[in-house]
Amino acid sequence: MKDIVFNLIAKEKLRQSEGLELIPSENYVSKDVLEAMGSVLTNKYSEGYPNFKGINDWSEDEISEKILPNYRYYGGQINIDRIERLAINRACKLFHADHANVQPHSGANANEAVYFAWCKPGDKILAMSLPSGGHLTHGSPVTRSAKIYNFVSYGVTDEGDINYEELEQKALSEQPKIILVGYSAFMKIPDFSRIAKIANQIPDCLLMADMAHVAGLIAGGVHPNPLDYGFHVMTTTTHKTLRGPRGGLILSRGNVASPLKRPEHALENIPILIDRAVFPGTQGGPLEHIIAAKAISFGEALQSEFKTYAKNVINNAKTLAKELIKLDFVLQGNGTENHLILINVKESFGYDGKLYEKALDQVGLTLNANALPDDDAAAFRPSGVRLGTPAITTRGLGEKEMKILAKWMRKVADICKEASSEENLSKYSAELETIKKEVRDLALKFPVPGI
Ligand code: DSN
Repeated sequence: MKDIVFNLIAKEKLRQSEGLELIPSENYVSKDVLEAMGSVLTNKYSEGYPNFKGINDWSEDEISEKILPNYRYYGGQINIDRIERLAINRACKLFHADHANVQPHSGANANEAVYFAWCKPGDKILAMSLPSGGHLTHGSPVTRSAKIYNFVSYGVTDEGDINYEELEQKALSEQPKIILVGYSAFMKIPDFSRIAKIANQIPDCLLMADMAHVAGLIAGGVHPNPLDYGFHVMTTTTHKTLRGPRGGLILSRGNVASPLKRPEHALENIPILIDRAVFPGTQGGPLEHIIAAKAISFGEALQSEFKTYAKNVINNAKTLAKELIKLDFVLQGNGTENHLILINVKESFGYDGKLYEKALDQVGLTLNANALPDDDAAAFRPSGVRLGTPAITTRGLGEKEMKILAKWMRKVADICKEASSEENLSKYSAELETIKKEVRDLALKFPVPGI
């Protein structure tokens, strides 16, 4: 008899099919990506790396046929080396990098490895604070990194843009070892060139971009690539707009040489320093089934269809933002330049983001309650919600559907206003059920890939 876990997987497939995923950091992978993740590669230990010196120019056919030199601690790596090498080459091509480390298990691991590669305990790192839209791993006091390194933060302006003056003033006065750009709740395009100019005034300052949210937009050519503006390192997850398996990735510019050689602490050696920081510095055996799935998703992102996808993600987000504003939603930054929208629920309707999240969940629209810059509400009951278009765009929804979506969101907002608490939502179950049926009917017209 099949394990009961499979019943739950089947139910989750149904939930994903019948609802619409609006969490901006989620997406749907292809059947090929799913297949690689469920493959026998999970059986293999492969600590170390495939050798990369001089192999960047080999064609994919050459890589998949040759016996690659490697630095591994276990035998039996002939296929693993080729797969990991394909992933590295494709990632470098996609993001104009000299080097890619495809082994981080997550975005958090990727960030931690970069800090470990470049900083000593107590060194300063300048990053956007979590309440302003930064990420937990960018110095939130509850994280391990914040106990090791000395994080200094910058914030956003009232218009929702980076506070560049504050960033510059803190960079010059604090002389950080890393300036970090990259956000989880931010709707503008960062001015990478302006930030690079600031960092260039500081000796030995590593310019790092955590592009987890927008990596797919960069790959699709609709968002600037920080590596093209003098940034040394870019980290990302692989499962958000990039539409790969759940995991992390580090891209860098600089010397690519043997990971066995202890490199000098210099910015041009950052690729080698990063390899050593990932393994053996912060991780053990890489997840080669996930690395194979990363390789496949990078291959997909190199296709021209992915450019169209990335363009549509932004078009859908802009249309949805416009429609929401027409329906009296107050949006942070008054709209969006990327895939992400932050609604100020408190200012729009007078209640918090958690109530709205819970009510939308009941109709099959999934998003997350999110703090707004300088939100003084409790972390579990923040004043806003965050949503985005990467997943629904993968399913093929377009501008027409964005208008329908905005209307459902307004109807649910009105129900919340009348209910005024989660407990009271049950009094409106008939109204919520009607919207849920409409959501399901539309969702089923746009099948989830891979299911
Ligand atoms: N949890 C991710 C997000 O939703 O933005 C960031 O890691």
